[in-house]
Amino acid sequence: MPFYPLNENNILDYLQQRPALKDFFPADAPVAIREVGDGNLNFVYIIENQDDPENAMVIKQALPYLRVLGESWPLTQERARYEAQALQEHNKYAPGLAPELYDFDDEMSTIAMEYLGKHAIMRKPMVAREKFPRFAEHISSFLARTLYFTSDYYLSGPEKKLLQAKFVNEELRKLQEDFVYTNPYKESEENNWNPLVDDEVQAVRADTALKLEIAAMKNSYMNHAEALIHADLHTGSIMLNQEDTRVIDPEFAFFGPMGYDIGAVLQNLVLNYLSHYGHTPDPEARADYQAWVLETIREIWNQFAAKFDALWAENARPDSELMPLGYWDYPDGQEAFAAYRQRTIQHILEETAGHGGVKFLRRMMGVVSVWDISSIEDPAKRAVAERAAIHIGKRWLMERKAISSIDDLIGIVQEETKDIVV
Ligand code: ADP
Ligand code: SR1
Ligand code: MG
Repeated sequence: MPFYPLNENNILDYLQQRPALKDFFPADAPVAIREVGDGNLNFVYIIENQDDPENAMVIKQALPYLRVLGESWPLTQERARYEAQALQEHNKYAPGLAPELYDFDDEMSTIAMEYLGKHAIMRKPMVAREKFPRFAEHISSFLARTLYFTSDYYLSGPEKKLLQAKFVNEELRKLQEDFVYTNPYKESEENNWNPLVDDEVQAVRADTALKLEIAAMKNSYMNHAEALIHADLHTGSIMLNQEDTRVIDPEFAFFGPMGYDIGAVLQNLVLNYLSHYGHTPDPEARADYQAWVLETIREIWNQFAAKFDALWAENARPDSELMPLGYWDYPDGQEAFAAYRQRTIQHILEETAGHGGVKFLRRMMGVVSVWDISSIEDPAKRAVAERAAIHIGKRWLMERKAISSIDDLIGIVQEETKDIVV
């Protein structure tokens, strides 16, 4: 079937063309359709049987341009295939932590998936100060499992390389190479920042030591093909409620550094922490929520590190490429294997700080901010959060090699916010 854009009027006819979807709704069901895409790239339709709220699905379609920048910014539709492939891998290695994939149509660039009608995009309730006691447990499992099982620490060399070959994703990688690691720090037409932090933006662009480290992190992003990463794991790609957490929207997925995903989660939580200087005037309510955010960051990292270490110790195989079990088969081998795991996890923490640090900067001076911050209407209050985000981002990046635990990263957030009065 040749490609055409879906809309509310033609989508039911489209479902009838797809063997996997045509019987999803009873023939006479009163079906409601709404487009809800609020992301930067694609169109998302919810299709619901009004007689049965459990009988619903989501259809996501990639059009040949970038939604947030319009038709003048072309983008190939291959991204739908990468998203479908990544959803398959996530469901395989982290079942219950991603939406179920019902169908993928390459010609139409559409994905049909489970409707998460009882979940919310995480940014929204976090701005309303809702706490999620099970989030750290869930997201640390998602990270540990998807990253470990797609790495050379589990797979054989040929298995990893064959999987990697399915995730070239050259176009969306190029977007992040530009929008995260390059354009925000030089003149580029799409850059956008609050004029009240212009001094900070100009200082970043003229800071040689910082620019050398941003270049180093770009090299890591491009060349450290450690595991299948989600590659856009901000809190707009997480849907959750009090009991359940799902990671959506993995269209940027490719083989990159593990620290990019972990850094994205932690850095987005810190941006939410900072946003409460604008959203929450009551100092007690603000401090209470901010304390929960920092504790969640600590738990995510500590649980990730423990789970990753345990998965590795329990699942390493005779043909795992880094390293085959036989490599550790000598009298001190088990201690050496444990030391290698700890050394690797320490390096992941360093890269978490480095990539997370750059991602603070890109959100403050690049193409798009995050809703937590951009929804602070008063530019002066927004600047308080933005200035702190730039300071924290610089320090996570510049001090990453001296960081020995997650407490050091949290300490930087506390130091950079201790004198804020609003
Ligand atoms: P984009 O690729 O454009 O960033 P997203 O995958 O982030 O698109 O989806 C955009 C929005 O659509 C989300 O913010 C969410 O509100 C909604 N959405 C996406 N997937 C689902 C789903 N499986 N169930 C319910 N809503 C969803
Ligand atoms: C214009 S696309 C901007 C950003 O949206 C996605 O969420 C990626 O992070 C990308 O950089
Ligand atoms: Mg999105």
